[in-house]
Amino acid sequence: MKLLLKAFRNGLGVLIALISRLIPVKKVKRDVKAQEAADNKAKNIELYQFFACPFCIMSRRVIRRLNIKIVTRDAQTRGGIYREEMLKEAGKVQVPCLKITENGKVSWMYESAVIKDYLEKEFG
Ligand SMILES: N[C@@H](CCC(=O)N[C@@H](CS)C(=O)NCC(=O)O)C(=O)O
Repeated sequence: MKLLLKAFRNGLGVLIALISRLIPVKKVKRDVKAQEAADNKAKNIELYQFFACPFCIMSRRVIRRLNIKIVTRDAQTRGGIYREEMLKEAGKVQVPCLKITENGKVSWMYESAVIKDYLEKEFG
């Protein structure tokens, strides 16, 4: 029963993720120089996530709206390198989580609302 519920939740999440991809977002517009600067800054950020997690879907929509490219890392696969890294370096597996590398220093940011505020402040 528990397994069935988990499969249902995951299936629903996948469906929501796919529908979310189809729903357009109003993207932030920048001139070429500003876009280049935003793209360079975004290179320092990685999104640790599960594909079908609703909080991750929301974070990915924020990223799309802000018109930046942020690498996504699969933190769901048990034993996977990114899940293990997150557990070891950040302390727990909870997604979405941003890994931010600044001047060689790494910091981790949990909570979709905090991530949204941070990204909007940096790229909005
Ligand atoms: N309040 C958090 C909730 C995040 C959350 O519940 N994430 C779930 C996935 S949907 C999670 O990380 N679960 C850990 C696990 O399944 O190992 C947020 O808004 O980011």
